[in-house]
Amino acid sequence: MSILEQIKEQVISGNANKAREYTESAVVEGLAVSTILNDGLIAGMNVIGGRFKNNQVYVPEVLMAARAMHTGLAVIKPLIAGAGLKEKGVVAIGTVKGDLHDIGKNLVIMMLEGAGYKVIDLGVDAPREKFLQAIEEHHPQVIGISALLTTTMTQMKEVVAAVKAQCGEIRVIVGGAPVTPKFASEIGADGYAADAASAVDVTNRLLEATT
Ligand code: B12
Repeated sequence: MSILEQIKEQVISGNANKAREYTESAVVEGLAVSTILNDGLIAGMNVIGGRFKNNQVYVPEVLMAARAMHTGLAVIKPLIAGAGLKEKGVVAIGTVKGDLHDIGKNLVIMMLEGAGYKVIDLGVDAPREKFLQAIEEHHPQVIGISALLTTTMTQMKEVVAAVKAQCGEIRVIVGGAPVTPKFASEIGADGYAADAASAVDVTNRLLEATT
């Protein structure tokens, strides 16, 4: 089994120690960080996602897989973020109120940091007020909003409206599995991305357009 398949398997089986070990080995072997991320860690999480959907595994297995994935992410995070890139801008990002999913948001954070942005993590279950407070404190150019539940994606509209009312110049990007480009434009967001790498592209584009 290749090292990427090993990483994937360890995430699927929720073995955090092994996921870390194999991720470390992959780094030592010189595999690209994006390959380790996409073909190892995320690939494993996608398998668990499918099984969860089909009721083949339940919440405890998913939590264990998420923990194993985070352990692997911790290994590669300094490689993505530690390239000493000049700060491009400030992005504040959180998962909306009522929603505890943060794996995708954390990936977006890692990729943005890797691309040279300072990122303020507003965590999960973040009410509208938390986004507004972050604007006061950190003066971000971009606000990112994540939602993974169809029941919580409606919160995004409220956050977008509140952010725009507080500061019309701030660009808002949204994402999460149930979010679509159509929904994003309907709620007045400036950008949408289907994955973490595209989130960086969209952020770059929005900031280029304002400068
Ligand atoms: C892991 C997981 C959990 C974990 C979360 C652990 C954690 N720390 O995040 C736990 C077990 C806690 C959980 C709980 C629940 N979950 Co859940 N969960 C998942 C699962 C399997 C994977 C999600 C994930 O991490 N995907 C991997 C990441 C990398 O992908 P992603 O989140 O989509 O993020 C990418 C993009 O969307 C984008 N992106 C994400 N955010 C943002 C933000 C911005 C600004 C941008 C630009 C881009 C962007 O970039 C990311 C990176 O590429 C999904 C199934 C699935 N396949 O999506 C269900 C799923 C999301 N969960 C679901 C449900 C129903 C629940 C529960 C209600 C279950 C229950 N009955 O208790 C609870 C709700 C808890 C709550 N209040 O939030 C449903 C949602 C259905 C729906 N349409 O609403 C799903 C789809 C499963 C299913 N098919 O039934 N869950």
